[in-house]
Amino acid sequence: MVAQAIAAEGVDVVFTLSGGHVMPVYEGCRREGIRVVDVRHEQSAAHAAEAWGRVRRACGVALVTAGPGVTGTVTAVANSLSAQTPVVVLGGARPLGQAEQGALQELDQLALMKPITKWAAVCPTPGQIYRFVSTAFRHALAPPRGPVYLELPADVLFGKADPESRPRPSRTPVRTSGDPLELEKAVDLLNRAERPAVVAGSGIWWDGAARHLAAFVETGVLPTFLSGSGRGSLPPEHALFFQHARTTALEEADVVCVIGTPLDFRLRFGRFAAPGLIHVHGDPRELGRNRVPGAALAGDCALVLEAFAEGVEKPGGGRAAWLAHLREAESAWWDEHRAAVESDTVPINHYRLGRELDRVLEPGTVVIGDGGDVVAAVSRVLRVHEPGHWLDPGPFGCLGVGPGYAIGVGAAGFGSTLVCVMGDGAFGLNGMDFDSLVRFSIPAVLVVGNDAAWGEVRQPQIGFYGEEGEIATRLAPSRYDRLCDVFGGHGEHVETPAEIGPALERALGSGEPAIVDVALDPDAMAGHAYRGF
Ligand SMILES: Cc1ncc(C[n+]2csc(CCOP(=O)(O)OP(=O)(O)O)c2C)c(N)n1
Ligand SMILES: [Mg+2]
Repeated sequence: MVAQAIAAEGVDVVFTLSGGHVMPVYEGCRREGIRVVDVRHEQSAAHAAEAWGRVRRACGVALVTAGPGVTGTVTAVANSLSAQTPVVVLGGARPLGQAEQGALQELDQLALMKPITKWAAVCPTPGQIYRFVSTAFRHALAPPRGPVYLELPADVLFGKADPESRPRPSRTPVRTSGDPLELEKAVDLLNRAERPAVVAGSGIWWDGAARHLAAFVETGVLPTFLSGSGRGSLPPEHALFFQHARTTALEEADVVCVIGTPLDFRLRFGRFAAPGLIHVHGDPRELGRNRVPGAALAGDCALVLEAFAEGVEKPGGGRAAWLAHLREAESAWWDEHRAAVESDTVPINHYRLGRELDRVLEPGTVVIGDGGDVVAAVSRVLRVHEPGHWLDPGPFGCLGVGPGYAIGVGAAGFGSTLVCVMGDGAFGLNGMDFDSLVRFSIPAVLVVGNDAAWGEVRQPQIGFYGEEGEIATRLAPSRYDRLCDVFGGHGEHVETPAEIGPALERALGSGEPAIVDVALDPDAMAGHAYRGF
């Protein structure tokens, strides 16, 4: 019945690590034709379900067993809550009939999951399975999206019920377009702006609003910055797309329009100098957090942007100077970083790795970022060509998402090729799930930027406390590519910049999961300020 209910929601795969408590669900999946992808840690199962949902714009399912199975998902579930991405975690549990008797793997799982989910419940009888599963999906996908937890005790799963009819999804699409008065205010602010800027995030992807965004910014001639899954919503060569001048824009603009992303630490909690602020977000609770906007719209990004495009006027003269000013700020960034981007040093500079990835990867590639400095550097240089093709953990900053995300994206069959840019530290958290990529023939290429350190912490640590203060941030210069000797797949080890391109091409051409271990200069990113808070 669980498998039937999942299938009715349009889900054709579940991510899991086995356990006796949830055994009947596997049998149900076999009968319903639902693919079962089993991983090596429950964290990866929940990350995979999250990523599957992100690229399908749907809600994925992680199925885990009682006790340590459920606790293993906690970090990934918290990551989804923070990123407002939907996921259904189905947790096994000791039979209800054994409650408080000291049963195997017993824990108050509901209390553990409640604070990190939007909704959490125990399905009390077999006869209510359909209703509880569809309720779980309804909560996960209702804006603001987020993770939910449904507990299925063993005696409920092994029990019997007579379903009257096959389950049906119980959701209605709900697209709202925000308060009309706020829309008027927003359009007025935009039409009076002399130096406007747009910052658009993951909401653009979730609401399928890339073309609406393009129409809006082209009509209003609005310079645009993209983040999260919103990256790629404008093609990199678009005249209004900017990647490196965001600080200049936020400080010098007169009106900033933030769409589909919260005013959190990534936007300096809204504490930028631009006096005018328009904020569009699917979650009304985000509007006014940290800063009260001049106009605020809680709604679907596509609908709101459609309305914006209708109301916004082509500016008169004067915008050219503002655009040129921002282009100059972009050029200044390149001038400052050109030496690093083009660096031929050995060990390799992080930015040079970014340049090589940008040169080799085809536009349809999905890129997952999982690491510290290496991801920060690569993401500045790498161009994203299509929306939804960049995945990072989001505001939870969770290292270790990479292998799970790769499994989820691979199982969804999304993108032409799949590359995961990882730190060596990040790789250690869930690197064992390279085995799952091999077992399920998902040809993801894991590019491990190997500085033998937790670099993003080590560098500011040295800055604060000097060389002797470097504590707990060194790693061994391990050869991660050699894991292919154990698990299979295609391994490459790279020590010079000239080797990066050919190694990437061989890895991508192998058609197998691959690990490209790239020895990076541990001191290339020296001197950066701590980015955490
Ligand atoms: C699960 C988790 N643990 C710890 C941190 C804190 N943290 C942020 S960046 C970082 C270092 C990352 O090292 P690595 O993945 O090797 O990337 P590098 O900075 O060296 O390029 C750490 C430990 C975190 N964000 N997530
Ligand atoms: Mg590192």
